[in-house]
Amino acid sequence: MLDPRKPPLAPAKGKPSMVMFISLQGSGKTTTCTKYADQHRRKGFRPALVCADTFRAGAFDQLKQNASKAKIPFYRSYVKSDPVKIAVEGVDRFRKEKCDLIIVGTSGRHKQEAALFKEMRQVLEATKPPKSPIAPR
Ligand SMILES: Nc1nc2c(ncn2[C@@H]2O[C@H](COP(=O)(O)OP(=O)(O)O)[C@@H](O)[C@H]2O)c(=O)[nH]1
Ligand SMILES: [Mg+2]
Repeated sequence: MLDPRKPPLAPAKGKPSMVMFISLQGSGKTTTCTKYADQHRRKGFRPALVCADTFRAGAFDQLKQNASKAKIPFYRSYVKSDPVKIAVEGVDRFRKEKCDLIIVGTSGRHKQEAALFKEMRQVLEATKPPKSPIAPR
């Protein structure tokens, strides 16, 4: 998405797309998720945010505040603590609501821990993103 050497990736309006944000803690995932969603909302997309960060206390409150301000629907289970289950529930809900850009924010860590990558893979596999959701422009 940000690599200038590659053709820019763009979701298509009305077609289901899913974007998962992955990075180390404090690198700007939650902030960028909302900016990305807001940018697309202004272009006429129906974006939605799923908070699959169960690691950092306050992660959901932060997302909730940003998303509410930007008027973007968001999801996070208050009862579940498994990020994979939360991601699946959120993605399912927004698919049913015909959102065309579902953005999943994941947990960051302080360094590249193997557990983080395992969790990312599990979230990705469990949410079954569409095969070619986002095509080069
Ligand atoms: N100056 C600046 N600060 C940012 C930017 N994106 C995020 N931040 C700040 O960096 C900190 C961490 O961002 P956050 O989105 O919570 O990162 P996350 O831990 O990866 O979700 C917060 O204090 C943000 O306000 C940016 O583009 N510019
Ligand atoms: Mg975050």
